[in-house]
Amino acid sequence: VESSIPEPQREAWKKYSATGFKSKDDFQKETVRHIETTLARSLFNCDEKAAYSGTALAFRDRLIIDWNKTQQRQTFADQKRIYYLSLEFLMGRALDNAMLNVGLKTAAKEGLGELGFRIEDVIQQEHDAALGNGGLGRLAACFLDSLASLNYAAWGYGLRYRYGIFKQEIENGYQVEIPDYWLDFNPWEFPRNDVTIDVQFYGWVNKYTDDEGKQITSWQDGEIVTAVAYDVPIPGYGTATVNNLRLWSSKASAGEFDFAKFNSGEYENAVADEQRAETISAVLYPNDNMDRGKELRLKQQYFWCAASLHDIIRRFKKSKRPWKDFPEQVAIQLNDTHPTLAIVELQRILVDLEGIEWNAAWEIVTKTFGYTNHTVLPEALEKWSVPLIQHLLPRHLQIIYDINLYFLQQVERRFPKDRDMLGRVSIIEESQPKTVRMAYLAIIGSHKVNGVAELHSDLIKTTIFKDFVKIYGPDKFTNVTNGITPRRWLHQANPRLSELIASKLGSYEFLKDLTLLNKLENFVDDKDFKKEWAEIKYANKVRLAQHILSATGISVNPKALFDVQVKRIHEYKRQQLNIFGVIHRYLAIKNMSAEERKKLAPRVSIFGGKAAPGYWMAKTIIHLVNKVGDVVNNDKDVGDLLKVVFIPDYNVSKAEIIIPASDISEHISTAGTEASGTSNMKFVLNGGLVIGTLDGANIEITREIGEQNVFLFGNLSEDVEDLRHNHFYGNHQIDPELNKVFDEIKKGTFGDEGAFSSLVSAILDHGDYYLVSDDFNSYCKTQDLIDETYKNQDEWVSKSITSVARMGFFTSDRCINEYADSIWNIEPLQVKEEAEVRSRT
Ligand code: 7GP
Repeated sequence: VESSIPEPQREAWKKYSATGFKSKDDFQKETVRHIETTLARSLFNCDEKAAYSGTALAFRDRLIIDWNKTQQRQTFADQKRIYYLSLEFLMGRALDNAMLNVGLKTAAKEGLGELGFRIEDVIQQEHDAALGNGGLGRLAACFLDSLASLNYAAWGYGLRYRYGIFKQEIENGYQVEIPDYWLDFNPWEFPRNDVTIDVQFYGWVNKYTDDEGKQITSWQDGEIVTAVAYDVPIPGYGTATVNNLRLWSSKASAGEFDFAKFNSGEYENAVADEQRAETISAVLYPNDNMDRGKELRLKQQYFWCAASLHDIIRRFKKSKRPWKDFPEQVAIQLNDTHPTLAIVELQRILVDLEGIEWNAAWEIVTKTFGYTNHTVLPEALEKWSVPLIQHLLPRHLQIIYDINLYFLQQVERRFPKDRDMLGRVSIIEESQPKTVRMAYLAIIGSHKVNGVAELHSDLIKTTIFKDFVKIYGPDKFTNVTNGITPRRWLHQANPRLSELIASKLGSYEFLKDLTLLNKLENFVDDKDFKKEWAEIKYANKVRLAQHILSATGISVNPKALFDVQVKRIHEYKRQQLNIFGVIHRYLAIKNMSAEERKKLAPRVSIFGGKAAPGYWMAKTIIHLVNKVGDVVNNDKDVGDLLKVVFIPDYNVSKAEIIIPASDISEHISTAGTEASGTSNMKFVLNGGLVIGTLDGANIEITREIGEQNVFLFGNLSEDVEDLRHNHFYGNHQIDPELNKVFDEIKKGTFGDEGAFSSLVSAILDHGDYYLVSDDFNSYCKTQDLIDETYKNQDEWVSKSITSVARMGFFTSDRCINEYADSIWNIEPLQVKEEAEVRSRT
């Protein structure tokens, strides 16, 4: 690797190389310098926001120094890199994470204290980076943390949306969406105005024979939009590795921007072109587990795939290796089907631009890609209309047809008697209009396909991708059960618990090897330990109660049992089952004698989550939760026995307050619908117990922590099909207790019954697709069991400790190592600086 500075001058350079602060004093010096110079503020006008900005800039300097070294080290090592392509990275806040990962939070805390600020208040000034919807986006963020912490040479590639997921407000019980403009001050990104890539759209395909008799295929004309790189440093925990997340922003290309128009008085048109280009990266689509097929979304996908691939190829070409080595240098993981066009784009580059023969090119492509599926819900499987692709990406459509042709020929040879097979597995669905099935294209173009929990990986093999298992054999399909980073979800969110654990285990090493938690089982009978464990939970509940009061005006008793369901609102996740259960409980309390009431554990039912703006049923669920809260919370007769809270604007930083404060969390999807779930892991890791169905990762959590520590209920995945069938063709019996709940809604107890009729009739009249009635009785009985169990606090705390002790498997470090082993075939890089041990607080 060449250096731009000649040898004799390098000494002078090195003498002044930035080192970043390592002590409290240096931290203060750097922070004050940034506040006074970078921000042009002074002692007299430094508010908490400015203190945050100065602190963030000081830490950013630290990260960027290690970032530079990491990039250099990885270039020298010249090993295989992993590229994680995801349309969503739900990062949350960066400052606290940066302080903990470089091991300088204590220095910052003391330093800020001496400067007149409380670190907690400073941290809270940061705007969440909310470039994601839910599980899929947050998983990508946990993966980046693990990749860096484990010293893998890894890059994330995504879009730099100007607007992240909308902010949610609640007005009269209804969700209202507010745009999330988050870039006014973002110290965590570096614009790379010199790293740009021109991306083409529309146009036409020209096939001709050149002067030497060669067949040329050229995609011509159309419109060019420029991708500009913005780099976000990703620090690993307790290591010098700082990886890169590269986000693309769209702007009008310099060549494209029509200066003639501009000068000839058509100023407005010229500006309109510019704005159209910028629209591509303007907004994150707010749908979770739902495909909408909008043209702008397809443009986003291609824009991001094309820019990322060209960037990756540019880096590969620097090594001057032959193309056949590409898969030994590059592994690309597709986070669901959103980046599937990268498969087509790589084949196009190899065949049309690099002149490689089709089959040789296709071998390179399939060795490079891996595809992760995150859902079996039919409404979430991407299908793009053929005419739309034809219009936007004419050459890509031809290539898709060719890929399909060769694939179907192969299938026909293997299964000559199965005529229906060809129609079933074709990438093209013969609908009106025809559509491209992106998941099929992703399977055909990848060497491995994985689901995200055992049940889910089995389901994709036996249902939606069954034919492909026949075609390719079972080895192409694998499972990698999801995981979460214990750095953010234990150490950062629950510092007192992390500290208590460290005091028992002797160090914070468990944050790097989570299986070490199993040593906690030695302390399940330690009285003092248990007392402290319970006190920490209580303190976390007090903190959440304060948040609830300030966000909603509702005052809740931290001594009550906190029952939490926070996640995107979706019928399959069954928040409706939860709120119907709450109404059932309310009616039961109203009928209780004073004696019975005394025996009941007071409960706070806490909900949070966003509904996609166009998802009416989800919005109705939010409305019902709020209306039930209005009635229950103001019923003097009920008092503290039951409170119902909807926390507005659930996001990553709220999750960090909510999750450590739960006694019970709800993971109650219809069996077979939740691919994995990851918040279930976060709740258990923070000492909460769960009520759940045998779905997604709940199954593996149960296996690890023991059935006696989980409150399971409901029908099994294998029974769902028959039950649905019976709803339509048998006689559909509604659970009598659920009927009473519906009667209460119909009476108008919670306001205008018409507002909730769609929710009720989905169950009564439209086949109860999500089996709410089938599972209602079992759900309510299990809730009663929870009441009983909670009365014995000593036993409860034992369950809590035992569960945490057995959660080692669910770290995203284990998960990333599995990907590296079984899909990417890549090893971590050795990092010497790791020897430089840091005080990790
Ligand atoms: C989610 C799944 O619903 C969730 O169960 C899983 O834990 C998570 O991915 C991470 O694997 N899926 C999505 O968020 C999603 O939108 C459709 O999937 C593409």
